[in-house]
Amino acid sequence: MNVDVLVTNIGELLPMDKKGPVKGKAMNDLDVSTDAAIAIKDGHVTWVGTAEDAKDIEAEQTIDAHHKLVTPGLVEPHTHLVFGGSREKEMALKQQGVDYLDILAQGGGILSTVRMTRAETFKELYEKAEFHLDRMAMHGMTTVEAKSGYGLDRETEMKQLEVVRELNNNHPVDLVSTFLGAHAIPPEYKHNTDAFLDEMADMFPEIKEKGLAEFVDIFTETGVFTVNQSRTFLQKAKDAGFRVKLHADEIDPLGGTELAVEIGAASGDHLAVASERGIAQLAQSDTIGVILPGTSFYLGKTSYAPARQMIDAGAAIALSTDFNPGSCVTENLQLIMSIAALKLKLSPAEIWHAVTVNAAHAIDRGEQAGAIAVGRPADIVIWDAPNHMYIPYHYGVNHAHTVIKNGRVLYERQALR
Ligand code: IZC
Ligand code: ZN
Repeated sequence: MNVDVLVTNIGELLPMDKKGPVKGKAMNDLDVSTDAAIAIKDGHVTWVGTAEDAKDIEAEQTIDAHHKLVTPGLVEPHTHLVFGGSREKEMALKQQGVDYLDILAQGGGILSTVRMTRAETFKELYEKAEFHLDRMAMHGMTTVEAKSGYGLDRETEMKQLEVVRELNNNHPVDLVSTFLGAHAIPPEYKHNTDAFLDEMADMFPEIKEKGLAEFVDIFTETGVFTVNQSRTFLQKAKDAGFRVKLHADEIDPLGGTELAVEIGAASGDHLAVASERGIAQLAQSDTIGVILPGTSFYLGKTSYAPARQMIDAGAAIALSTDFNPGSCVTENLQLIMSIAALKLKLSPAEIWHAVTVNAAHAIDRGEQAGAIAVGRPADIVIWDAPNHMYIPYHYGVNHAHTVIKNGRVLYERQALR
């Protein structure tokens, strides 16, 4: 056999090659192979076997994994990748105990990012988003969802969506685009939120026609949009041919989890304060719970999403950074894996399902991303770790040693000399 790249001497391989989404107890069943090897041709995996059998394979490039952990590239199902400015000044307010939603109600928070995003050019936004995306790639993330939502007007929302499209065309990491025009209420519509939602919904046909987003999302929260407004808005999005998602039950328990299930959302995201009923419904549904515990950590919450209860009830869970300039400012999904272990009490096996196969399903990439299998794009990470339990255990740093995207080495850790 003649191949382009051979990754061999893999200590522990997690193929994650399962028919997903993986729900409930099955999230704890991890297939691990040892002394493995992977062959890649034309950007795709063509063979997976033992390091012993790999000795017969001729490869243009051989990568010795030195008996380390190898997994699929991480899939990041929820980011606010494109934004103007930054919000470090809000940290002092938060330290004084000013609440996230109060900052928003006073015209800060998301609305301050809206002002900065409206003021920046396409090029400025593009270069910043590219910088953050590069950093995600260095941390092993090879497929990333990206939301708009800092324009809240036609022109700036389009500018954000076009940045995502251009970046997806130029950057090796695959982006999946979501229209989050319903992210906050702009000051010009403060007393007329229904009219604002109508204006955002009026954009659906153009976004669809130009192929600028696959998903439509809404922030269902106190002081933002109600469950009823969200239902109407998301139904219009579905009618226009979009798949839908919601920011649901992040801060106040409004019943967003129930709405996510009712409307057939691909995912309900946050679910930090989901009700018992919501959890039971989620477990019975095809909707994936995207849990963002870095947000609970960053906002100083004392309680975290009931992810343990959701899995025990039979739900499929994914994990995400929620990378954004306000409520979780990190591109490092590995850190979130540690928070999931420490605060959500998820097992390493559950965590690995949540950042690969289930995350891929949350953004409709279940057939392309999140697994190492013959015929799939070769998105692979070699970690500076002896086994899969090590990543959540050793927290706050980057363990990615080599990141391969579509069969090409995208990042390799450099030694200091
Ligand atoms: O910019 O604060 N929760 N949206 C909903 C966010 C956090 C992002 C932000
Ligand atoms: Zn978010």
